[in-house]
Amino acid sequence: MRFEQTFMDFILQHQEKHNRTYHFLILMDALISAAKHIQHYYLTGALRGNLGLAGGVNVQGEDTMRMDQIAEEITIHYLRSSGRVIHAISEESEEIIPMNTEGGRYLVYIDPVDGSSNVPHGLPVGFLFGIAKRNLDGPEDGHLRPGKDYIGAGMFVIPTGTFTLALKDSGTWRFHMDETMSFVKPIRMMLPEDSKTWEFSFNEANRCSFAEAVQTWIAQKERKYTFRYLGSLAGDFHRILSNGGIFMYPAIVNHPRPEKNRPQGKLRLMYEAAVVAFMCHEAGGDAVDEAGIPILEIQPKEYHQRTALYVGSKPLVDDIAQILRG
Ligand code: AFP
Repeated sequence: MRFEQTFMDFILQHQEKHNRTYHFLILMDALISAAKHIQHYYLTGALRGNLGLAGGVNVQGEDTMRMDQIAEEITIHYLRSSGRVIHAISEESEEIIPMNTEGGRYLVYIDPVDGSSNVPHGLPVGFLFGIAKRNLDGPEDGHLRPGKDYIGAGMFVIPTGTFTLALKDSGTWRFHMDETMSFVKPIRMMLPEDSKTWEFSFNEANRCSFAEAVQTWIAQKERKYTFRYLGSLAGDFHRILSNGGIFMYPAIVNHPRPEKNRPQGKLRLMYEAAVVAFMCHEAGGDAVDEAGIPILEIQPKEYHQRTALYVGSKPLVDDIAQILRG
């Protein structure tokens, strides 16, 4: 028989090697329990009627889905009972969610079901998370941390049983769920340098609404690459991490109905863009916004701040960044 290294064994070795505490393990255990629990509801969702609308509107002004509510409740439960989290910021809650405000150690930024257009079909969605650490040297300073200050970030692609985690200065690792529902077999992810497998990923329906310079750049490059788009950041980014290329959600600035423009971008900085940017950076890639500024450098001003996103293989991101910087 063949037994693979488990995630818990991997992370324990990592903590010991770097002389770190066990607190992070407890936090990771909470996140993994939440992801497994969400996956269970997702897999049985069509039969139980959990893949539809919940009848409300979330902080982003979007229709809330039943799965959003279930996943939020599950995640908050596990994070709170870990005792390790000071506050969480979640896509589903307008306000910061206080947890163990005195004794907690981590700030956690989450989107428990990202890619909701896939939910009615039971197709892949992401559970995205970023983790920052409490300011141990003085008073806590507001919880709005730029991605470069995250200590880890990751995503579960639900219900595929894949989990990717990046640890600060220690790489990006992918795990797969085994028959006991444990995540096992750490595989170090590095974006392939050979452009043969690179992909382009963006919502083609928006193309004419991008800035002219972005449209021109796409037109010059696209023939060289395969085009793939699922509409769920975790799923699309999962492919980019394996195959290389670029995922883009540019600013919408030329929409025929100007009220539909999104000059600030669509994706949320703290629990979408910075999470994939962090994973990409640890895998040798890069990520920038519409001004060509590295996503990891952006200091958020509010919890649900949006941004444009260009993330993937360094040569492509560098190239578009130069154009965006003008
Ligand atoms: P939803 O959760 O509202 O579907 O948003 C998902 C998402 O933030 C991200 O996961 C996708 O990459 C992107 O939006 C898809 O957006 P479009 O449907 O506009 O292509």
